[in-house]
Parts: sequence; C-alpha cells; structure tokens
Amino acid sequence: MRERKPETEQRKWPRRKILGAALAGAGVFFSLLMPGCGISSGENKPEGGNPTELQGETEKEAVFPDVVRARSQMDEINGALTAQEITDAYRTTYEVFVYSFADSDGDGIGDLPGLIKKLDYINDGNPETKEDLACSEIWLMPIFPSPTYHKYDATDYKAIDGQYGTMQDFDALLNECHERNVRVILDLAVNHTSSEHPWFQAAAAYLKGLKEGEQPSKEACPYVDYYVFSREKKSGYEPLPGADGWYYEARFWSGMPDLNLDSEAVRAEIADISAFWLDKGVDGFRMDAVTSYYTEDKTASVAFLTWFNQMVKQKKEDAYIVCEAWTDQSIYAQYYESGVDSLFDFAFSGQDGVIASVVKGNRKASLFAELMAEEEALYAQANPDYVNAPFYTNHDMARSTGYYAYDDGSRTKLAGALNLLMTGNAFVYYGEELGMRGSGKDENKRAPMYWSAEPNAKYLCAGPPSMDTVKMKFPAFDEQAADSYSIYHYYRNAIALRNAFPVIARGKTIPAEAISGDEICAFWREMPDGSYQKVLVVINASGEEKTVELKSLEEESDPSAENLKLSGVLTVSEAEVKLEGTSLTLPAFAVAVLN
Ligand SMILES: [Ca+2]
Ligand SMILES: [Ca+2]
Ligand SMILES: [Ca+2]
Repeated sequence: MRERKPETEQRKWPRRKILGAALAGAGVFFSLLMPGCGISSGENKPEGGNPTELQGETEKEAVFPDVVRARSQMDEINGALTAQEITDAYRTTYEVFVYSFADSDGDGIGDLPGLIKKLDYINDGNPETKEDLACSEIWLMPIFPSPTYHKYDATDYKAIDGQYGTMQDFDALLNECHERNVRVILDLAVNHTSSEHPWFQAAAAYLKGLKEGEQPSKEACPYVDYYVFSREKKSGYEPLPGADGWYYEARFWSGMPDLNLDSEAVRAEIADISAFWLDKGVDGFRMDAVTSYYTEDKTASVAFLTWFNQMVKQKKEDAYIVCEAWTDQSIYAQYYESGVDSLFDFAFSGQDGVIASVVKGNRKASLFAELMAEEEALYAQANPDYVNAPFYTNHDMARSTGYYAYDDGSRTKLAGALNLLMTGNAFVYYGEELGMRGSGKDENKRAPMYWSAEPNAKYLCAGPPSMDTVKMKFPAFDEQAADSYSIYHYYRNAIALRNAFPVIARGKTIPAEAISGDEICAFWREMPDGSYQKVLVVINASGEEKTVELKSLEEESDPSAENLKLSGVLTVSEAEVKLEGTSLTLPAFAVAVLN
C-alpha cells in the first residue's frame, strides 16, 4: 500500500474565487397588456431565504476531505490512465435536482450558489486530480419560476426561480461549468405550463368574461390559442374554474395545462425561449414528456420534435437535445426519426430493466451485450447519427440500492458500471454514486444529497416538503470519500474508464460470445472506422470468482488473446482482477477492460 498525497496538496491550478451575486430577486414578469385580455401581474415569489444573501467574495472551499486512502487496484490501474478531452456529445451527464443538492444559505432549499460550491465534486476541471467524479455534463432539472417544489410547471421560461437564486447566479454557474469543460443542459417542459403562468391566467380571465353565446377570438385574446380549450368534457380535460362550461386539456393534473403546440404563437414563444438560453451559452435541452406533446399521436409528436430540433440546431449547430419518451423501446426508437440527438434508454433502466435484471441474475449476463448490440442497430435505422442516452435511474424512479435486498453494495456498484459501460451519453442521477435510498412517493426519490450524516453539516438540504424520513443504507459522501472501496470511488472509477477509453462511449458493441454465458458477459467495443483503439470488456455478474480463458475468443480476434493487456478494472472489494498469460480471473462482480 502506498500513501496518497492529500488532495489539497495535489492542487496546482489557481484557486478560483466565486463572486457572490449582488442583485436580488429582479424577476418580475414582463407585463403583457392586451386589450380585453386582463393579465394578472404575477410576481416572481422568492420563497424562503434568499440565496444571494452570501455577499462578497467567498474563498473556494475544499469538497473532498483531507484523507489518506488505502490504494485499491482501481486506483493503481485506472489512476494511471489519461482522461481524453471530450469535445462531442458522448459525455457522462450528472442529473442535478437543485432543490436537494446543496443549500448555500441555510433555508433548507438547494440553490445555484450551493451547486457552484459543490461543482468540484462533479468535476474540478483538472484532469490531474482524480478524486472528483469527472462528469462532463450537467442536466439541471427545471430551474424556472414555478409554484411547485419540482418546478416542472413553469410560470416564466426566461427567469430563475427565486428559491434557486438569480440570473447572475445562473450565469456564474454556466461560466464555472464551461471553465471545466462541463456542458449544461436545461430541462425544458413545453408540453404544459403552470396554471399560474400569465398566459393561462390571461386566457382563463378572458374566457370567464365572455358573454353568453359569445365566441372566443384570438384577436381579442391571443392566449386562448396557447392552450386547448373545449366546451366538451373530454378525457384528459379539466373544468376551468369560474368559467361555466369551459374545459382545458391537462394531461398530468389540473395545475399543468397542456400547451397547444399547433399554435404558431406558441411555437414562436418556444423558439424565443430556446434562443434566450442558447444565447446565454446553454449547451442544450432535456425535453420533458415528449410522448405527451400530442397524446396518442406519435407522428405529430415526432413532427414537433423535428421542428424543434431544426430550430435549435440552426441557432447552435452543436446544441444537444435529449428527450424523455417514457414508453416501449420499439416506440421511442422511432422518435430518433425527428433528428434529435438522444432518447433516454428506458429499456435498460429501473427496477425491471435490462441492467437490474442482469445484476439480479434474472437474465443471462450475455444478454446485456446482445441487447446493446441489438438496440444500437435499431436506433441507427431511425437516425445514423443517434447518440444513445443510457441511464439507470432518474428522479421518477425508485433509487437503485433498493432493488437488491441483501446487497452489501456489490450489486449497486456493478449495476452502476453496466450503465456507465454503455455507448452514448451516459446519465447518472445525483446520489446514485453514493447508493442513496429513496422509494415510494416521488419526494423520497428526490431526497437531499447525502453529503454528511452530520445533521447540521454545511450545504445539507431539507428535502422536498412531505418527503418521508429516508433512512440511508450506505454511508454519506464524507465517509465514502475516505474509503477506497466505497460506492463513490467505484462510480468515479467507472467514469474514469469512460473518459480514458473514448471507444467505450463511441464504439459499436460486438458480443464476444465464446467467453460469454449465464454469468459472464464479454463484448468488444470498436469504431467502425477504427479511429479509437478497441477494447474488450469482461464482466463477472456472479457472486463468485470466475476464470475466463481468453484463448477461447473467436480465432480471428484482433488483438489476439496473447496480446491483450489489462488496462482497466472495476472491483467491488479488495479482491483483485488477475491476468496470468491468457487466463483472466475476475473476483465476484468484477469488470476488466483489456486492449
Ligand atoms: Ca437555499
Ligand atoms: Ca479532476
Ligand atoms: Ca400535450
């Protein structure tokens, strides 16, 4: 065992200073004055404390505890690898729920200044330091003003919710991320707004004021065209309070009226909103609930995305768009026809997805590679330039640690690795890298980032209102950071492999059937044009040590079995991977990367 230098001594680059924002709550709705179209002057309500109260210059604080860790085999082998600079869309994206991530001002609600303080955890911008996760993109769940804690129902698409901070805080965050080569994508829910959005308020007020028998007109109130109003009570429609006989489309709940995406005016608003954020330097969008754009009309929903994608790419060619189409794989595959970069890969995610079922042993390990190869062909049919968006869990799913009842952490780790060994842009939901718990009601799935078990620790959030007490199973970050065999260090190493071997995210999967079976999954990853060095990945999905004879690989294997070197490992304990000649020994749940 060799000692490591404390993280603080390894820092060579100049310490940045973060300027506390000076402007407070400037977000007042633009006033829309239309004849006959009264608009209630909603005010951007900063609830709770004001994140900008921390004024002046604040010295950057260390995110990682100063500890000397034992050196694991992962540290030895992967620690010697060089991270490649990423300039394309094949990233590792960290999904942040700002509300629960890091609270800078002690009101219990996470905020943008808090996220800035903890950015070094996600990526410190220095490839030489290895303690950070080294993710290369952040997906911010909605940050626009909203009456709900989750903020999936906006009241203004061009402002920052007062709970989270100010536009200056956002600009500072974007700047800090870009300095680190971390892209930022925003969650854009344009299927619906909040019922408190001024557009809806104006339309509702206008309809309420209509005289008996009078027909609504969009000349009198353009906002009646922004939503789908009806005189008929249809499925998915809600009665409009105070306007007798009027209903409006609201597929999720009455507080989220569906926008009329056929309206030219609505499309113009969406184009304007996208341009606003792209002009700021935002790198792309995560599109919420795209199957609900046109309920039960996939063709129309795909057509809308085709329009959106072209509009965004005209503005910014390399903007990245990932869509949530929570449906069957055969259906979301067809959404690639819209030209968007990515669709979330639901088939592999969640409690019953491919990843969890392989890790539980419910499905043959070899199937993992076979299904990856299959889906790569499927998506390429719809769009040869597709970028898969594998994820394991998200804010709508039970935390993954709960999938394995008697797990000591090994299965939680291996499942994380399977996600991160997939092609495309791999997404990690905050806290999964700590094995956080949370299931049942949605609030529990969005519990506070577990920085510390110390209840008064700085930056800890209180969590969403009406969240149950979520009892954690594995230690908090500060404790895991000191343990080389923690879930945290395992995830960090899996991301390090993605960063060191570009072919993992960008190559094609070719199952190595000769050495695969019920418990072993092996596959090659290679570029069709040979541009990045190919790798062989061998996974032991069982709880027992396994030895694999690489000479059994298909005869034409290139490099040949004799020439394969052990270049990366993921191990769940102190038991190490061994390559002796062509004989590869994998401890329980271990992964080897060879080239
Ligand atoms: Ca706060
Ligand atoms: Ca680093
Ligand atoms: Ca809709």
